[in-house]
Amino acid sequence: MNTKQLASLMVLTALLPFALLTSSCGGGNTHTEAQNTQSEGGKMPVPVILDCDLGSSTDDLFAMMMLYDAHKKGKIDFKALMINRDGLDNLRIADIFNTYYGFPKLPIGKTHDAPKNPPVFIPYWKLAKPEEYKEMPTFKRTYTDEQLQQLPDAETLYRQILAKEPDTSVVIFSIGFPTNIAHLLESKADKISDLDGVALVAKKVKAMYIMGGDLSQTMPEPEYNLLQDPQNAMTLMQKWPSKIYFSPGDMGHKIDYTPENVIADQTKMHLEDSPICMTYKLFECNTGQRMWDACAIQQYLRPDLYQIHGPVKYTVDSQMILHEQPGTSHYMTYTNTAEQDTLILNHIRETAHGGLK
Ligand SMILES: [Ca+2]
Repeated sequence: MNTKQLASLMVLTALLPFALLTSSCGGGNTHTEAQNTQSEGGKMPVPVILDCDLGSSTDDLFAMMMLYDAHKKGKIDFKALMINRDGLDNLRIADIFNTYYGFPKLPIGKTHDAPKNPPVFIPYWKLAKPEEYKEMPTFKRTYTDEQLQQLPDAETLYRQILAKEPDTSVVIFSIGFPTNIAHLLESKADKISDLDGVALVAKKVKAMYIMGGDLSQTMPEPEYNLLQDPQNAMTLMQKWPSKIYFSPGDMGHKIDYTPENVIADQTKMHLEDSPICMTYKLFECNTGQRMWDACAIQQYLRPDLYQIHGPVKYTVDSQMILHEQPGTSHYMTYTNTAEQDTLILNHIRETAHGGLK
């Protein structure tokens, strides 16, 4: 099955009844959760790093909820949160979420030379401004603004973590702009490691799971994450030396966690005052928001919910459409039944407490 057939299949999923599609895609395969959440040959949880563009779309938040929950259940070792959207406001949000969900000291890496003034869809970075909303609680923070401004650059923090972890052990999730990842790949040998960025990734990283690119040309807009920083997207695609699992825009676009359901779920879990629930109460979230980013995390934690196509190699064009070539390092995850999409949404809803339940 090629890229066009995969794209057609994902569009069809939303249109055809479950029974028509359940056995239509023999080219895919699934594997079990246990294969993913244990390190090589041992029971240590896999070290993971999340690279996201907090401060605009809320799917990043549900991706974080899934990782917080997985860490508390001993499935992963959440090592660091890298922010690839520039600005102090977005670092404050990272601090608020980490503190609220029990990770006050989770290392945070900040970006530089990131996309200038990227579109903001849902301005939940304002959660750090309680003076503007009298119905909003003042969320506790761990760091002062001065301390946040002194956080390490993401590529430095990446290098420090990768240098310490076992070979071929680290899993990286990229659910925002590719800026920090490109900076890591272009980093030089230094006192942290005598390996340059590409060699360090090749030695230490098991795989990257990325929300990026589209399979079809029928999406309402070109895929956002890569389009905001096309030059660094090309660097990532050309230089990344280990496996990449793509979660394309077409995939997450099918998973619609409506604002009404978010508020209902948070209320049912007695999390009415959580930063997520406040986001949905204070800001207009009916923006076409879908669970793109959460799928990129979930395909790692719950591979049983997905099919996998590959290994192949993908290139990306100027409109961020992924094109399949012969290769051995890239994979595409997808679903081929409406029932799978329902199970995916249900799992996102079940982990939306971030491990507080
Ligand atoms: Ca994102």
